[in-house]
Amino acid sequence: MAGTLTFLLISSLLQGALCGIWEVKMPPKINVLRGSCVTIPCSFDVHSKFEKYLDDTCKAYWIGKNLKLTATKNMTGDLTKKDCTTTFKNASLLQTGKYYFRLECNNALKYIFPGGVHISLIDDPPSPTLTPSTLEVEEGTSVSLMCSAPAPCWSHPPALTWSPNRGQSQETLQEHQDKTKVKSSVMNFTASHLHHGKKVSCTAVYKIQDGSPDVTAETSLIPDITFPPQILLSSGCIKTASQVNCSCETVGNPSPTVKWYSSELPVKLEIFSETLNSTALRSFFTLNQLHKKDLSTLFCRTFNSLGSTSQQFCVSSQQISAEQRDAVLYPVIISTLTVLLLVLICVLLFFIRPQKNNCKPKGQITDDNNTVATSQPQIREGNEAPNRTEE
Ligand SMILES: *[C@@H]1O[C@H](CO)[C@@H](O)[C@H](O)[C@H]1NC(C)=O
Ligand SMILES: *[C@@H]1O[C@H](CO)[C@@H](O)[C@H](O)[C@H]1NC(C)=O
Ligand SMILES: *[C@@H]1O[C@H](CO)[C@@H](O)[C@H](O)[C@H]1NC(C)=O
Ligand SMILES: *[C@@H]1O[C@H](CO)[C@@H](O)[C@H](O)[C@H]1NC(C)=O
Ligand SMILES: CC(=O)N[C@H]1CO[C@H](CO)[C@@H](O)[C@@H]1O
Repeated sequence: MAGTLTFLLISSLLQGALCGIWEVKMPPKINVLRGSCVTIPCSFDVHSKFEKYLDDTCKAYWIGKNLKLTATKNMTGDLTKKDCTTTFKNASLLQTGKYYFRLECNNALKYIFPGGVHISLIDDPPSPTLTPSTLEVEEGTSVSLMCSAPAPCWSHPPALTWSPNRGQSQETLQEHQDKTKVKSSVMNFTASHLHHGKKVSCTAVYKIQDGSPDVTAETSLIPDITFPPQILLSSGCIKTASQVNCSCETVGNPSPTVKWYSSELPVKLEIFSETLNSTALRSFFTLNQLHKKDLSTLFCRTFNSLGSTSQQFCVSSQQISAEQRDAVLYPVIISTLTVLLLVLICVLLFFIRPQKNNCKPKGQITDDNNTVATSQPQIREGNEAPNRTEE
């Protein structure tokens, strides 16, 4: 009977031990830069029967293959609080391999915890992580890019730099669930078409405590920013006695489509198109014999899925300048006070002004807010003629 009882007691004790009351928590794997420091996050638990043995005499050891490293008091956390976090100022004392934590007190408590950490000594730091790893957004979107790099040496986390720096960035030292640390930098900016195709990179610089030169690692992405088309200032017409060359240069993403509108162009005009780069396009044509009529209603319209814009080109031999028209228009506004005329002027302003502004000799970008609605009425044939007679 007594024998059976003892057996039961022992087996329950053993079961307790096997059921994980003896427990250690540490990350399964840590990469350490040679010559740098490393902190192994670690916490443990002992069987309740052994709690009383946890005292100031306890020491931490790290057992590797053919290696037993003593972690002195200032290298570890408070062992009496079951904190076995250990810092090796010189990771070169370690060799690549698996390390187990051993707790050794000047009493019955001596234990090697199963479940160690694999430490790899590396010469080159890992590339930082970019989140998101690709960037495809519309112009005007608020972008928040995060760059993260492991910080195995808590006292010397890597320095993170953005190139180019597109706005304020904020750095933090974050902790993973397994208690390993990560240095992070978040950069916020508003996506612009100027960022399209321009590499953004994040560099992590690690200082090596043994005096070796710093080591760096970089990660980058190339933003794909979509934006409505714009007509470039380089657009316009060049005219000689016998020829007119008109060219409409436009940028947009997705790549824009260009259309020419005019009542005076020959139906069978051949229009050429040339890709300048991934976002820029040039559409052009040559008119060999100039018609008797001038090209007074020549428009270039460019559009993609995000919008459109158009511009009027002036090819008339005597250009009616905007100033000349203003000189006629404004005295009328000032001197006439009748409601009827004001209404008429409002109507005139509504129809004439957009065209007047668009019609500048050397080709200017229209400011029609890229809306199809405002540009379409100008395109329709014969719109200009009735307005002129009214004027
Ligand atoms: C960056 O943007 C994130 C998310 O939009 C925001 O939580 C954070 O405060 C911003 N940081 C800065 C420095 O503006
Ligand atoms: C680090 O340890 C290595 C190997 O034991 C040794 O050669 C080196 O001098 C140590 N460096 C420092 C800064 O203590
Ligand atoms: C128009 O373009 C043609 C062919 O591209 C060129 O030969 C000609 O010189 C140009 N004319 C003018 C006035 O620029
Ligand atoms: C494409 O060309 C346009 C006009 O020359 C320029 O503004 C733009 O920056 C270029 N884009 C790229 C991605 O090179
Ligand atoms: C990590 C650390 O600070 N270790 C130091 C602990 O204390 C001993 C002796 O006091 C030093 O030699 C270690 O460098």
